Amino acid sequence: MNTFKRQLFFTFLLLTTSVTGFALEFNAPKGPIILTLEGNIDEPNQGDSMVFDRDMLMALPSHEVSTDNPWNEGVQTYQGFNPIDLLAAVDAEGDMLRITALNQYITEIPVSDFQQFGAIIAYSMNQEIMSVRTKGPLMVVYDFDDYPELRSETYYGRSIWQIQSIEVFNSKE
Ligand SMILES: Nc1nc2c(c(=O)[nH]1)N[C@H]1C(S)=C(S)[C@@H](COP(=O)(O)O)O[C@H]1N2
Ligand SMILES: [Mo]
Repeated sequence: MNTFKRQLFFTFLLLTTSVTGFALEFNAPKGPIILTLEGNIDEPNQGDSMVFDRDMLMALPSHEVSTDNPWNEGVQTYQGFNPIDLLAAVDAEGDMLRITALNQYITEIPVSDFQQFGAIIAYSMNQEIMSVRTKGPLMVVYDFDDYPELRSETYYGRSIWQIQSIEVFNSKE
């Protein structure tokens, strides 16, 4: 298999194993809704979508990324979740995320970025909840220090902050 095929295969493997191996029961949101997930979702909790408050997202396995980036001076430590876990938890399928911000900025990110580069969707920086004022409530954070080759327009453009919604879809459909 060439690298690309192998990557696809492992993405597939990861998605399928996590769907069966990781079952997280989500309750209805109790706090303010900070994220709407749209797309091919098995058990939506609001119309065709799945809505989340912060506690629901913080219940997912949490990951840390410590890096310098163009938005905050010096190395900061971000805490957040891996959207692959989120998709698995709600049985959502797809290899692409179309993410929309509060200012209606939109970017599309291959799901594979979140396993290849250890990227996360952060809700905290240095253990403090990110407010809208500090680019929260959610922001895509790449590990630019561990993967300096990501320091390009492509990945800066994917570093979307003030995330409001995510649509999961299949690029091959
Ligand atoms: N919410 C939001 N995130 C965003 C953007 C935006 O307009 N809104 N622009 C993107 C693009 S195209 C790039 S290159 C970088 C730019 O960051 P800067 O405006 O701090 O230079 O942020 C990305 N994330
Ligand atoms: Mo950009």
